[in-house]
Amino acid sequence: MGAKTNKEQVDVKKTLENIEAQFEMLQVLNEKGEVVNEAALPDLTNEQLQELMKRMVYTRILDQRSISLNRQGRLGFYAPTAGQEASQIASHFALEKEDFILPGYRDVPQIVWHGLPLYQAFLWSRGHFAGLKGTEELNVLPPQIIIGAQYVQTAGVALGLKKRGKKAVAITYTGDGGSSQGDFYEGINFAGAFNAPAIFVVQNNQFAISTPREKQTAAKTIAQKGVAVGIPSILVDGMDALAVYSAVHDARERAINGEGPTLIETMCYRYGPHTMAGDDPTRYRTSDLDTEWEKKDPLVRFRSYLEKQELWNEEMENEVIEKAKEDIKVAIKKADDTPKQKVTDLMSIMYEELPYNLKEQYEIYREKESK
Ligand SMILES: Cc1ncc(C[n+]2csc(CCOP(=O)(O)OP(=O)(O)O)c2C)c(N)n1
Ligand SMILES: [Mg+2]
Repeated sequence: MGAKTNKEQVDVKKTLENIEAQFEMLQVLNEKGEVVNEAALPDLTNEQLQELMKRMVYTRILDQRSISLNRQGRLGFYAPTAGQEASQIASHFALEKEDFILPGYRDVPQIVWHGLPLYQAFLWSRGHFAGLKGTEELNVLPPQIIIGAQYVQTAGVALGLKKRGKKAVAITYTGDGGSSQGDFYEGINFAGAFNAPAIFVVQNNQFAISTPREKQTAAKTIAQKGVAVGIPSILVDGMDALAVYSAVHDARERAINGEGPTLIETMCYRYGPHTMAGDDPTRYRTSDLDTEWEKKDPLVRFRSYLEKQELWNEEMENEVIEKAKEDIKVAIKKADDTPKQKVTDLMSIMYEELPYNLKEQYEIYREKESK
C-alpha cells in the first residue's frame, strides 16, 4: 500500500505569491504635500479644493469639541474621527446628493456633510429618536453600531437604485475589523453578482478596538478580498485626501455607468481612543506608532499642497475654525432645547403597530408622562 511517490504537487501557494504587488497603495500627495502621481490628480477646481480643505478643518474641530462635550456629559456615544478626515470627508466629497450613505458609528461627519443638521447628530449621539428624523429624504441610513452589518444592506440599496434606473450609488463604510465579519463577504459578493452600483469603503485604521489588523486576517491587504468576488478593488492612502477622492470618484463613475461595485481600502489611523466609553489606546499602541502616523496627517498634507498654490492661508483656516465653533455652540443649544425623549416616543417610533403586550405598557407610560 505505498503512497504515490511521483505525483506532481500542485503549487497551492503560488496564487498567493506577491498578490500585494497588485495592490500598490494609491497616493497622489506625499507627506510633504507634493504631487507624486500626476495621472491620478483629480480634476477639481480651486474652489472645490478649498471647500474640501474647509470641510476637513471643520470636521477636526467638530471632533475636538465632541470629545470635550462628551467629557462634560453633554453628548452620549461618541467615536473620535481625528486622523480619518481624508478617508471620510474626501470620500464623501466625491458623492452627489442622490447617493445613499450607509454609515458606521464613526461616520457621522459624512452624514452631516450629506445634510444632517448638526444638532440632530448630537441628538443621535444621545440616543434621541429626533436625531434621525428626516434622514429618509437625505438618503442617509442610521449609523450602524453592529460592525459590518451595513454591507449587506448596501448591496440591497444599490440593487434597488439599479432596478429603478437611478444614476446614483450606495456607499458604505466599515473598519478593518468590520471586514472580518461574515456580512462583509456576503455584501461584496452579492453586489458583485448583481453588478450593483455600490462602493464599499473599509477604513483600515489598523485596529479593531485593541486588536491589530494583523490578527484579524491572513490576507496581506483587505483590498485583495474583492478579487475573490470578482469586483474591482483598490488600496488607497487614507491620509491623502486627493487619493481618496480620486478612488471614490472613479468608483462612482464606474458604478453609474453600469460597471458595478468597488471595494476601497483606505489606509489610515485614528489618533484618539476607539470611543469615549473608557478605551485607553496606550494599552495597545505605542507612542512611536502615534508619532509615525501624525507625520502623515491628512490636514497637514493637504494644507501644504494648497498653500504652495496660494489657495490656503492662516486667515482662511481661522475663519473655518471660528465658524465651526459657532455652529457647534448653536447646535448643542438646539439639541439641549429639544424636548426630552419619552418612553412612548420610543415605542411608537419602533413599531408601526404596537404589539399587544406593549400597548398596555404604552398606556401606562402615556398616563405617567401626561402628569
Ligand atoms: C457584530 C459586532 N461584533 C462586535 C461588536 C463590538 N465592537 C464594536 S466596535 C468593534 C471594533 C470595530 O473595529 P473596526 O471595524 O476596525 O472599526 P473602527 O472602530 O476601527 O473604526 C467591535 C468589535 C459590534 N459592535 N458588532
Ligand atoms: Mg479599525
